[in-house]
Amino acid sequence: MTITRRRLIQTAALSASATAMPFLGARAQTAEFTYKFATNLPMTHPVNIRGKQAADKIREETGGRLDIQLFPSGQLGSDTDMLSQLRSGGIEFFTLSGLILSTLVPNASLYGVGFAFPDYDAVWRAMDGDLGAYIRGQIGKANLVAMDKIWDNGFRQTTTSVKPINSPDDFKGLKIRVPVSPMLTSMFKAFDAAPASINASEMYTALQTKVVDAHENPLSVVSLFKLYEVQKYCSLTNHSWDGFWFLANRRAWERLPASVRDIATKHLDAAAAQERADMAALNSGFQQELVGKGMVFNSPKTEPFKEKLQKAGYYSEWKGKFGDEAWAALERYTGKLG
Ligand code: X2X
Repeated sequence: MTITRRRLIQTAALSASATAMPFLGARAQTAEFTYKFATNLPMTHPVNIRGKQAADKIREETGGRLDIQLFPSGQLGSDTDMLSQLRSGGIEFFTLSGLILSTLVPNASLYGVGFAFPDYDAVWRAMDGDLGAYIRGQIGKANLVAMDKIWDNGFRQTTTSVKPINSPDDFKGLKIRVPVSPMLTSMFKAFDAAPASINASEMYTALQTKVVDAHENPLSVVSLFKLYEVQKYCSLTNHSWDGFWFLANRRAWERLPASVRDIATKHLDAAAAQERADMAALNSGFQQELVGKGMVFNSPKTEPFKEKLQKAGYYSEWKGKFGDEAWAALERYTGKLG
Protein backbone atom coordinates (compact mmCIF):
# COMPACT_ATOMS: atom_id res chain seq x y z
CA MET A 1 0.00 0.00 0.00
CA THR A 2 1.59 3.29 -1.02
CA ILE A 3 1.12 6.44 0.96
CA THR A 4 -0.58 9.73 0.07
CA ARG A 5 0.90 12.98 1.31
CA ARG A 6 -1.89 13.51 3.86
CA ARG A 7 -1.50 9.96 5.16
CA LEU A 8 2.26 10.58 5.31
CA ILE A 9 1.77 13.50 7.67
CA GLN A 10 -0.81 11.66 9.81
CA THR A 11 1.39 8.60 10.13
CA ALA A 12 4.42 10.73 10.91
CA ALA A 13 2.53 12.54 13.67
CA LEU A 14 1.57 9.23 15.25
CA SER A 15 5.10 7.89 14.85
CA ALA A 16 6.63 11.11 16.16
CA SER A 17 4.59 10.90 19.37
CA ALA A 18 5.88 7.38 19.79
CA THR A 19 9.49 8.45 19.23
CA ALA A 20 9.52 11.92 20.76
CA MET A 21 10.94 10.33 23.86
CA PRO A 22 12.46 6.99 22.83
CA PHE A 23 11.20 4.87 25.63
CA LEU A 24 13.83 3.48 27.96
CA GLY A 25 10.93 2.36 30.13
CA ALA A 26 9.36 -1.04 30.64
CA ARG A 27 9.57 -2.03 26.95
CA ALA A 28 13.32 -1.38 26.71
CA GLN A 29 13.90 -3.04 30.10
CA THR A 30 12.36 -6.33 28.91
CA ALA A 31 14.22 -6.23 25.59
CA GLU A 32 17.29 -8.44 25.32
CA PHE A 33 18.66 -6.05 22.69
CA THR A 34 17.86 -2.31 22.68
CA TYR A 35 19.33 -0.80 19.51
CA LYS A 36 19.45 2.82 18.28
CA PHE A 37 18.37 3.55 14.68
CA ALA A 38 19.46 7.03 13.53
CA THR A 39 18.55 9.03 10.42
CA ASN A 40 19.26 12.61 9.27
CA LEU A 41 15.71 12.98 7.93
CA PRO A 42 12.59 14.59 9.42
CA MET A 43 9.98 12.24 10.92
CA THR A 44 7.68 12.96 7.96
CA HIS A 45 10.10 11.31 5.50
CA PRO A 46 8.98 7.84 4.30
CA VAL A 47 12.34 6.43 5.48
CA ASN A 48 11.36 7.21 9.08
CA ILE A 49 7.72 6.23 8.69
CA ARG A 50 8.49 2.85 7.13
CA GLY A 51 11.55 2.39 9.38
CA LYS A 52 9.39 2.88 12.49
CA GLN A 53 6.75 0.46 11.19
CA ALA A 54 9.48 -2.15 10.53
CA ALA A 55 10.86 -1.64 14.06
CA ASP A 56 7.38 -2.24 15.50
CA LYS A 57 6.96 -5.46 13.45
CA ILE A 58 10.42 -6.68 14.46
CA ARG A 59 9.72 -6.03 18.14
CA GLU A 60 6.42 -7.89 17.89
CA GLU A 61 7.73 -10.88 15.90
CA THR A 62 10.79 -11.32 18.16
CA GLY A 63 8.53 -11.29 21.21
CA GLY A 64 10.15 -8.05 22.37
CA ARG A 65 13.71 -9.41 22.21
CA LEU A 66 14.88 -6.69 19.76
CA ASP A 67 13.70 -3.16 20.55
CA ILE A 68 14.82 -0.71 17.83
CA GLN A 69 14.49 2.92 18.91
CA LEU A 70 14.25 5.54 16.14
CA PHE A 71 16.20 8.82 16.43
CA PRO A 72 15.23 10.94 13.37
CA SER A 73 16.31 14.44 12.25
CA GLY A 74 19.97 14.11 13.16
CA GLN A 75 19.06 14.02 16.88
CA LEU A 76 22.25 12.03 17.53
CA GLY A 77 24.56 14.41 15.64
CA SER A 78 25.74 15.38 12.15
CA ASP A 79 26.01 12.78 9.38
CA THR A 80 29.73 12.46 9.97
CA ASP A 81 29.25 12.23 13.77
CA MET A 82 26.61 9.52 13.36
CA LEU A 83 28.83 7.56 10.98
CA SER A 84 31.59 7.61 13.60
CA GLN A 85 29.11 6.44 16.26
CA LEU A 86 27.95 3.64 13.96
CA ARG A 87 31.53 2.48 13.53
CA SER A 88 32.17 2.55 17.30
CA GLY A 89 28.85 0.89 18.14
CA GLY A 90 27.34 3.96 19.86
CA ILE A 91 24.59 3.65 17.25
CA GLU A 92 23.62 0.19 15.97
CA PHE A 93 21.62 1.21 12.83
CA PHE A 94 21.94 4.26 10.55
CA THR A 95 20.50 5.08 7.12
CA LEU A 96 23.17 6.94 5.15
CA SER A 97 23.62 8.01 1.54
CA GLY A 98 26.46 6.29 -0.29
CA LEU A 99 27.55 9.80 -1.33
CA ILE A 100 28.49 10.48 2.32
CA LEU A 101 29.45 6.90 3.24
CA SER A 102 32.15 7.25 0.56
CA THR A 103 34.19 9.26 3.07
CA LEU A 104 34.76 5.84 4.71
CA VAL A 105 34.01 3.46 1.79
CA PRO A 106 35.25 5.30 -1.33
CA ASN A 107 33.40 3.14 -3.87
CA ALA A 108 30.06 3.60 -2.03
CA SER A 109 29.44 6.70 -4.20
CA LEU A 110 29.73 4.71 -7.45
CA TYR A 111 25.98 4.89 -8.08
CA GLY A 112 26.14 8.68 -7.71
CA VAL A 113 28.31 9.37 -10.78
CA GLY A 114 26.83 12.35 -12.62
CA PHE A 115 23.97 11.54 -15.01
CA ALA A 116 24.65 7.78 -14.72
CA PHE A 117 20.99 6.70 -14.62
CA PRO A 118 18.21 8.04 -16.90
CA ASP A 119 15.31 6.78 -14.75
CA TYR A 120 14.23 4.59 -11.82
CA ASP A 121 13.99 1.39 -13.91
CA ALA A 122 17.71 1.69 -14.62
CA VAL A 123 18.44 2.53 -10.96
CA TRP A 124 16.68 -0.52 -9.48
CA ARG A 125 18.09 -2.90 -12.12
CA ALA A 126 21.56 -1.79 -11.00
CA MET A 127 21.01 -1.43 -7.25
CA ASP A 128 19.08 -4.70 -6.90
CA GLY A 129 21.61 -6.33 -9.25
CA ASP A 130 25.37 -6.74 -9.43
CA LEU A 131 26.19 -3.06 -8.84
CA GLY A 132 24.34 -3.04 -5.51
CA ALA A 133 25.97 -6.34 -4.56
CA TYR A 134 29.41 -4.95 -5.43
CA ILE A 135 28.90 -1.84 -3.30
CA ARG A 136 27.54 -3.88 -0.36
CA GLY A 137 30.70 -5.99 -0.59
CA GLN A 138 32.81 -2.82 -0.32
CA ILE A 139 30.76 -1.71 2.72
CA GLY A 140 31.34 -5.10 4.35
CA LYS A 141 35.10 -4.58 4.12
CA ALA A 142 34.66 -1.51 6.37
CA ASN A 143 33.13 -3.69 9.09
CA LEU A 144 29.61 -2.43 8.45
CA VAL A 145 26.62 -4.47 7.27
CA ALA A 146 24.32 -3.04 4.55
CA MET A 147 20.85 -4.54 4.18
CA ASP A 148 20.18 -5.92 0.69
CA LYS A 149 17.65 -3.32 -0.42
CA ILE A 150 18.82 0.30 -0.66
CA TRP A 151 16.17 2.91 0.26
CA ASP A 152 15.31 5.75 -2.14
CA ASN A 153 16.47 9.33 -1.66
CA GLY A 154 15.81 10.35 -5.26
CA PHE A 155 17.21 12.18 -8.26
CA ARG A 156 19.05 15.27 -7.06
CA GLN A 157 17.91 18.67 -8.37
CA THR A 158 19.38 22.16 -7.94
CA THR A 159 17.75 25.00 -6.00
CA THR A 160 18.95 28.59 -5.60
CA SER A 161 17.82 31.85 -4.02
CA VAL A 162 19.36 33.94 -6.81
CA LYS A 163 18.62 32.54 -10.30
CA PRO A 164 17.50 29.51 -12.29
CA ILE A 165 20.17 27.16 -13.65
CA ASN A 166 19.64 26.97 -17.44
CA SER A 167 23.14 25.97 -18.52
CA PRO A 168 26.45 24.93 -16.92
CA ASP A 169 27.67 28.54 -17.12
CA ASP A 170 25.01 29.46 -14.53
CA PHE A 171 26.98 27.42 -11.99
CA LYS A 172 30.11 29.62 -12.36
CA GLY A 173 31.11 30.94 -8.93
CA LEU A 174 27.78 29.83 -7.38
CA LYS A 175 28.08 29.14 -3.65
CA ILE A 176 26.30 25.79 -3.41
CA ARG A 177 25.80 23.50 -0.40
CA VAL A 178 26.58 19.84 -0.93
CA PRO A 179 26.61 17.04 1.66
CA VAL A 180 30.01 15.91 2.98
CA SER A 181 30.61 14.03 -0.26
CA PRO A 182 33.80 13.97 -2.37
CA MET A 183 31.70 12.95 -5.41
CA LEU A 184 29.36 15.96 -5.26
CA THR A 185 32.17 18.36 -4.33
CA SER A 186 34.08 17.14 -7.39
CA MET A 187 31.02 17.47 -9.64
CA PHE A 188 30.28 21.07 -8.72
CA LYS A 189 33.94 22.06 -8.93
CA ALA A 190 33.87 20.64 -12.46
CA PHE A 191 30.92 22.99 -13.09
CA ASP A 192 33.16 25.86 -11.83
CA ALA A 193 30.80 26.38 -8.86
CA ALA A 194 31.95 26.99 -5.27
CA PRO A 195 30.69 23.90 -3.36
CA ALA A 196 30.57 23.99 0.48
CA SER A 197 30.31 20.72 2.43
CA ILE A 198 27.56 21.16 5.03
CA ASN A 199 25.69 18.46 6.98
CA ALA A 200 21.94 18.04 6.42
CA SER A 201 21.16 19.35 9.92
CA GLU A 202 22.77 22.71 9.07
CA MET A 203 21.69 23.20 5.46
CA TYR A 204 18.46 25.17 6.15
CA THR A 205 20.36 27.73 8.27
CA ALA A 206 23.22 27.94 5.76
CA LEU A 207 20.72 28.83 3.02
CA GLN A 208 18.72 31.16 5.28
CA THR A 209 21.81 33.15 6.35
CA LYS A 210 23.20 33.19 2.77
CA VAL A 211 26.33 31.30 3.73
CA VAL A 212 25.42 29.58 0.48
CA ASP A 213 22.98 30.67 -2.27
CA ALA A 214 22.15 27.21 -3.59
CA HIS A 215 21.91 23.55 -2.73
CA GLU A 216 20.99 20.31 -4.46
CA ASN A 217 18.68 17.54 -3.33
CA PRO A 218 15.67 15.46 -4.41
CA LEU A 219 12.35 17.33 -4.30
CA SER A 220 11.32 15.21 -1.30
CA VAL A 221 14.13 16.79 0.74
CA VAL A 222 13.31 20.30 -0.53
CA SER A 223 9.74 19.74 0.63
CA LEU A 224 10.24 17.86 3.91
CA PHE A 225 13.12 20.06 5.13
CA LYS A 226 10.93 23.11 4.18
CA LEU A 227 13.74 24.51 2.01
CA TYR A 228 11.10 26.30 -0.12
CA GLU A 229 11.14 28.86 2.71
CA VAL A 230 14.75 29.82 1.86
CA GLN A 231 15.03 28.91 -1.84
CA LYS A 232 13.25 30.50 -4.83
CA TYR A 233 14.33 28.60 -7.94
CA CYS A 234 14.34 24.86 -8.59
CA SER A 235 16.12 23.64 -11.72
CA LEU A 236 15.42 19.99 -12.59
CA THR A 237 19.05 19.08 -13.34
CA ASN A 238 18.60 15.39 -12.35
CA HIS A 239 22.37 15.34 -11.98
CA SER A 240 22.65 12.26 -9.75
CA TRP A 241 20.44 9.54 -8.26
CA ASP A 242 20.91 8.94 -4.53
CA GLY A 243 19.83 6.32 -2.01
CA PHE A 244 20.15 5.47 1.68
CA TRP A 245 21.87 2.26 2.76
CA PHE A 246 20.35 0.78 5.93
CA LEU A 247 23.62 0.14 7.78
CA ALA A 248 24.36 -1.92 10.91
CA ASN A 249 27.39 -1.97 13.15
CA ARG A 250 28.83 -5.44 12.43
CA ARG A 251 29.47 -6.48 16.05
CA ALA A 252 25.97 -5.39 17.09
CA TRP A 253 24.45 -7.23 14.11
CA GLU A 254 26.34 -10.43 14.80
CA ARG A 255 25.45 -10.27 18.53
CA LEU A 256 21.85 -10.89 17.51
CA PRO A 257 20.71 -14.54 17.35
CA ALA A 258 20.35 -15.73 13.72
CA SER A 259 16.57 -16.04 14.12
CA VAL A 260 16.34 -12.39 15.23
CA ARG A 261 18.59 -11.28 12.36
CA ASP A 262 16.36 -13.13 9.88
CA ILE A 263 13.23 -11.40 11.20
CA ALA A 264 14.96 -8.00 11.13
CA THR A 265 16.25 -8.55 7.58
CA LYS A 266 12.80 -9.58 6.36
CA HIS A 267 11.03 -6.50 7.74
CA LEU A 268 13.78 -4.01 6.89
CA ASP A 269 14.00 -5.09 3.24
CA ALA A 270 10.18 -5.09 3.01
CA ALA A 271 10.20 -1.56 4.45
CA ALA A 272 12.72 -0.46 1.82
CA ALA A 273 10.38 -1.70 -0.93
CA GLN A 274 7.46 0.14 0.67
CA GLU A 275 9.52 3.32 1.01
CA ARG A 276 10.49 3.19 -2.66
CA ALA A 277 6.80 2.87 -3.57
CA ASP A 278 5.91 5.76 -1.24
CA MET A 279 8.51 7.99 -2.90
CA ALA A 280 7.26 7.03 -6.37
CA ALA A 281 3.73 7.95 -5.32
CA LEU A 282 4.80 11.22 -3.67
CA ASN A 283 7.35 12.44 -6.26
CA SER A 284 4.71 13.52 -8.76
CA GLY A 285 3.12 15.77 -6.12
CA PHE A 286 6.24 17.43 -4.73
CA GLN A 287 6.75 19.79 -7.71
CA GLN A 288 3.12 20.92 -7.58
CA GLU A 289 3.40 21.45 -3.82
CA LEU A 290 6.63 23.48 -4.16
CA VAL A 291 5.13 25.66 -6.93
CA GLY A 292 2.27 26.30 -4.55
CA LYS A 293 4.85 27.39 -1.98
CA GLY A 294 6.20 29.96 -4.46
CA MET A 295 9.14 28.13 -6.06
CA VAL A 296 9.86 28.72 -9.75
CA PHE A 297 10.78 25.61 -11.77
CA ASN A 298 12.73 25.14 -14.99
CA SER A 299 13.96 22.04 -16.86
CA PRO A 300 17.40 22.59 -18.42
CA LYS A 301 18.72 20.26 -21.15
CA THR A 302 21.01 17.57 -19.66
CA GLU A 303 23.53 17.17 -22.50
CA PRO A 304 25.45 20.47 -21.94
CA PHE A 305 26.01 19.51 -18.27
CA LYS A 306 27.31 16.05 -19.20
CA GLU A 307 29.60 17.62 -21.84
CA LYS A 308 30.91 20.10 -19.27
CA LEU A 309 31.76 17.25 -16.87
CA GLN A 310 33.45 15.30 -19.66
CA LYS A 311 35.55 18.30 -20.79
CA ALA A 312 36.55 18.95 -17.17
CA GLY A 313 37.89 15.39 -16.93
CA TYR A 314 35.34 14.45 -14.23
CA TYR A 315 34.48 11.01 -15.68
CA SER A 316 38.10 10.01 -16.31
CA GLU A 317 39.04 11.26 -12.83
CA TRP A 318 36.40 9.05 -11.17
CA LYS A 319 37.11 6.06 -13.40
CA GLY A 320 40.68 6.27 -12.14
CA LYS A 321 39.59 6.66 -8.50
CA PHE A 322 37.04 3.82 -8.54
CA GLY A 323 39.21 1.46 -10.56
CA ASP A 324 38.44 -0.63 -13.66
CA GLU A 325 36.44 -3.37 -11.85
CA ALA A 326 34.09 -0.92 -10.19
CA TRP A 327 33.70 1.22 -13.30
CA ALA A 328 32.88 -1.87 -15.37
CA ALA A 329 30.26 -2.87 -12.77
CA LEU A 330 28.68 0.57 -13.19
CA GLU A 331 28.86 0.72 -17.01
CA ARG A 332 27.27 -2.73 -17.22
CA TYR A 333 24.08 -0.88 -16.27
CA THR A 334 24.65 2.66 -17.56
CA GLY A 335 26.44 2.06 -20.84
CA LYS A 336 29.64 4.00 -21.51
CA LEU A 337 30.01 7.07 -19.34
CA GLY A 338 32.09 10.10 -20.26
O1 X2X B 1 22.27 15.74 3.09
C1 X2X B 1 21.64 15.56 2.04
O2 X2X B 1 21.74 16.28 1.01
C2 X2X B 1 20.72 14.34 1.97
C3 X2X B 1 19.61 14.48 2.97
O3 X2X B 1 20.21 14.18 0.66
C4 X2X B 1 21.58 13.17 2.28
O4 X2X B 1 21.47 12.57 3.33
C5 X2X B 1 22.59 12.82 1.28
